[in-house]
Amino acid sequence: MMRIALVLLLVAPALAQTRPELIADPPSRPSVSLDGTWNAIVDPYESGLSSRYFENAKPKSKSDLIEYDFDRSAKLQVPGDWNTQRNSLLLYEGPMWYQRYFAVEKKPHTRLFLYFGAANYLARVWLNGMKLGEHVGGFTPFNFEVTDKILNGKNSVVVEVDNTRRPEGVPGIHTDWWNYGGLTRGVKLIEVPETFIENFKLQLARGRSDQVAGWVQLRGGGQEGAEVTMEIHRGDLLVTAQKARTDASGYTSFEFPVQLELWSPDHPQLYEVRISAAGDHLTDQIGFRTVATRGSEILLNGKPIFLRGVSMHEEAPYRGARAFSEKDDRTLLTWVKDLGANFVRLAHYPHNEDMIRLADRMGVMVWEEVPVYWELEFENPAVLENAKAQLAGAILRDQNRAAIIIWSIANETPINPVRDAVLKSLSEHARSLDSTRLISAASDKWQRMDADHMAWNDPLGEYLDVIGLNEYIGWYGDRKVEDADRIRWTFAYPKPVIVTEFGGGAQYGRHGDSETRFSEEYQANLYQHQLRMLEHMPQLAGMTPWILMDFRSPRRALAGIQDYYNRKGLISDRGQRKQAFGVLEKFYREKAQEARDAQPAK
Ligand code: GCB
Repeated sequence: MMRIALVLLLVAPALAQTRPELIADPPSRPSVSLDGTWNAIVDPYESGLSSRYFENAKPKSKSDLIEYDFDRSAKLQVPGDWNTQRNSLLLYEGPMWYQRYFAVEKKPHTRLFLYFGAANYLARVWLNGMKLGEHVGGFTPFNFEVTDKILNGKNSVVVEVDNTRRPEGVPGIHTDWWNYGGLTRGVKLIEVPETFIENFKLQLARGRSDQVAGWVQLRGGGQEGAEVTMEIHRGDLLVTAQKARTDASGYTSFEFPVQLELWSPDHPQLYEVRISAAGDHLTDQIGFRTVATRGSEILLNGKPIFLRGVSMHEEAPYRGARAFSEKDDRTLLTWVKDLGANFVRLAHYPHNEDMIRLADRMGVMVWEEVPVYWELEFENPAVLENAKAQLAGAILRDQNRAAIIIWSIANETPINPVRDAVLKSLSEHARSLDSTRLISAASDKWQRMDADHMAWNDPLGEYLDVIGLNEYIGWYGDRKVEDADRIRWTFAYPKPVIVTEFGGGAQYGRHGDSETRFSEEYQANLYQHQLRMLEHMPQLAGMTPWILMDFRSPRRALAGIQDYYNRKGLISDRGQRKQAFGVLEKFYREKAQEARDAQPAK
């Protein structure tokens, strides 16, 4: 084994950091899965709270009046949306009470946390009748400590999940996707030692390919002045080992030199990172790469890269439900790769953690987004707080994934001074949590200057590293598909542009000429003209057309064609490829070849 020098690194500055308390790297923790069958009570009139469902009470005598009974209620599978588990729940929006029992054998000197991958939208959690807490936001994980409340033997957990759309919510009342409710991702009981590594970040330092930087947050009695060891391994080889010491709040930051093979879509190299402190140990598989901009280019590991992407929702192929399994994720990302893409826009909210881990392994770069979507109550301070918390939740969960190169803070929000200030603040928040990735947002706020000149001039551009442009020329509005050939774009900011959306609807198997709406021919022709336009778009650094696969949307009512599906997919919800898939694939294969040809011969 290679000899290594253990260097004592910077002791972190005394600055106390406030970060939401989220356990990092749950796959590497001992845990008990609480997935499976839960009892569930539908509560459309919101009587559960006043009737104290959270107590999971049973009549003590035959005269006792208790008007609910979890044990005899209907069942729901977790993880999973409720909408697709029972016909009567397809459009249900409101509270649902989940309950299940689980057995625990308590171990000394350990702490236990209930960990939820996601619950859409509001979750209130009780253990053995005692309230653990609440969480707002349908797509970010959360955990509650249960060490003092858990019983040796049988326990009962009750979760009220409420997916009511709210004007002050993030997202708000209107979206173009299904409002899947429920415990949509896994639930588990995680065990950690008394003092434990709660979260950490370990990535290349901003702009450096020879320097790793990050931080570790310990929690528990011995958190102050603890020695933290970080090791990076490649197979059996120890690449480096470093030490740092925590401050009074259990926090330490560090930076040290490294020589690593860099992660890229062509070479998705992952290293095993081991972190130890105060008797606790974590391992994670981490890739290292830099991402930056230079003028209107995006640079991966210092070299310009064109992002050949596609947008997608977190919807399961073949069964029109919220995706949650590794199988769902693999099918979707395999289709992304089949398209010749190297990039995916995970719209419009953080997708499940396994999806990002798989993207790391498969070599797909990722745009991750928070659901700051369309009209929100931007003037309500709670909206900003909520959006910030969701952004922090996503970053704390995924900050060690090389695949993620962009945090997106919004999609198609209306321009006004209050919204501008909110998004400025969100961009600053994202940068303060993670300075190593690019910040972007998708915006459709462009103006038609004359017949063929479009100008993107959203003031939001000032706060972004990369501009995201959504445009639907040839689908919405009065422009013809063919007009795209003549249209010229200008951008008010000299930054890289990703066309984050374009597209049109087509029903798989529906044929007509290229002017027939919803035919495959119309969509394929639209793609052809769009690609022609994009070829001469200045500042273009990538694209993620809308969208990989048809997805459910309550706004898409056209009978016989949409049937409550947005049909802009390149692939149908049954996995059938439409003609436009081939058009984009050909374009991407050529782009990839151009990029290979441009590389100096080895
Ligand atoms: C958009 C939205 C996206 C919609 C899409 C559409 O601009 O960002 O969420 O689904 O258009 O199909 O209209």
